[in-house]
Amino acid sequence: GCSWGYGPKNGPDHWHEMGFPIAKEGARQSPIEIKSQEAKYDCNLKPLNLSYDPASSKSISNTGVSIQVDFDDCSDRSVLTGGPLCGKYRLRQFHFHWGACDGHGSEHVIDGKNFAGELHLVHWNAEKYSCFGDAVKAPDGLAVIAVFLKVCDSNPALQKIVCSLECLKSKDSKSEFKDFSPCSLLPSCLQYYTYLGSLTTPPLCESVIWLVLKEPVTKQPLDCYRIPGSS
Ligand code: BO1
Ligand code: ZN
Repeated sequence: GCSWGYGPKNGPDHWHEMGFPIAKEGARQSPIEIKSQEAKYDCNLKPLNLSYDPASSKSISNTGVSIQVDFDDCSDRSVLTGGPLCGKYRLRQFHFHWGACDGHGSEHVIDGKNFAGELHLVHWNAEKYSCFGDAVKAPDGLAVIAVFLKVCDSNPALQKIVCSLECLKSKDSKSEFKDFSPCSLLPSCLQYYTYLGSLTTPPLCESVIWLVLKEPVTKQPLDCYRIPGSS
């Protein structure tokens, strides 16, 4: 059958008529454009505190719309606290969004600027809810860190993911992905914008506390390689 996607007939403008009316009727739908001038400094917001155990990464898969790395979230092995959050949020997965060319691909936009891609680190409130499925239905269930990706220098951490893409060419393919530290994908500065929003893809649940990092990280263009020794 015809399911949601990013094409002209099943893309975001059609999701509301494909079983997800919240796309149009929702009160806190994501993504959004962040207008930096309208954001207000809030002295109640704490720094983000990430405590990630690299040994909790499990696998990498092609979901059909993204490349995703899943983590063991049966206990508090990799957790996010701080920012606007109450309690601990457990890391469940991270995945990427990108476009067909470098000029677009990010979901969030800052002051009219679109980036080449966006990394999402998805966490759920394990102090209040007993599983991801319960958390995704709650207004304070999820916390997602968004990191903008821009094309320029090399990025060794991303390279490890790029190398595994070779085995992930078809939807639902999956391979082992152990001992990966998601911290290696983050910028040095963790300043962020925060707002209450939703999943950016169906089911579009309005359960996400968004933490959009101001500083982007870099990704290598896929079509530029230098032969070693050729200078
Ligand atoms: S996002 O971070 O807002 N782009 C986003 C969008 C959709 C999901 C997660 C994050 N979907 C959910 C699925 C669940 C699945 C879960 C964790 O991701 O609805 O079925 O268990 O992978
Ligand atoms: Zn996402």
